[in-house]
Amino acid sequence: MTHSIGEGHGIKGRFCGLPNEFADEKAAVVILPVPFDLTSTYQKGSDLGPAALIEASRNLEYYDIESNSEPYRIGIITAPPVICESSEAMLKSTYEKTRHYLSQGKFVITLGGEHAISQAPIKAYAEKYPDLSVLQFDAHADLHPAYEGNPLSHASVMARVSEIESISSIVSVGIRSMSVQETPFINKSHTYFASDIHDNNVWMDRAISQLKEHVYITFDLDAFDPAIMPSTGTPEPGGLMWHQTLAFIKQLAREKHIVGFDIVELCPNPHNKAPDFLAAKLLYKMLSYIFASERL
Ligand SMILES: [Mn+2]
Repeated sequence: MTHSIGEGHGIKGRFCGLPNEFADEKAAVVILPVPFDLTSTYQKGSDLGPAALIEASRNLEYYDIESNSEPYRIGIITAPPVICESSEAMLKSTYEKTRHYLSQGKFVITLGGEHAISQAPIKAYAEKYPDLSVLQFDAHADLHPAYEGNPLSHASVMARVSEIESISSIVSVGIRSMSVQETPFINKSHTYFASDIHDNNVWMDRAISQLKEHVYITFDLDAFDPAIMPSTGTPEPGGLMWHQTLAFIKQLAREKHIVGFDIVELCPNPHNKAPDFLAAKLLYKMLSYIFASERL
């Protein structure tokens, strides 16, 4: 595919810039951008995250060394973004669109936007998979019953997800910030605090064993260390690093069935494109593990 200086390859506004033959109705994957940022309390701008991730993806190498494959060949549609003014309207529209694509047999990847968006695709996935487990990557517990009076806040998203009765298990990885009000709600045996896991991989088998067969991943980018991912609304020191995170997702993809995921809270900085590219590459690596897992 052609490549001009200063611009990524292919068609602007599409993940990897893919041409129609890899972005038509035969595609296995739908990327659903939800550029929504209403409740952020520190650094605003995650509404610009989906466009920045998609733009950065046009600079990805299509070939994946580890899997010896070109993951884009499964076909990836970049859907029109969900544009809404209120949390209620955004959640309704995102839920309905996810349900629609799931009914077509697509693998749906939702891009935030603030973390509050994630409860919508998770609700749709929980209806499709009665044993659904949720794996949360995050610096924050996000277990506030309500935050600043708002139960639909980004800081309450896992409280809302835990209220979905059919969800069989929630496992949280990378947590290193929470408030005393959240302590009654945290499930410590299913929480892998950054301070306990940063220098070892012994926790991975146990974390994976706590998830059932069908796993949905909600990936708040602030789970990563701000050294490699400074572009988030609420950065926290002492986070996850690249290779360790990918090793865990790779093992999970081998042992369970990852059925969908979201990547949220990219808050792009126009002077540093590296975090946007990291987010795009994370998405592409996750696809390589999920769709090429039998080869790894
Ligand atoms: Mn979060």
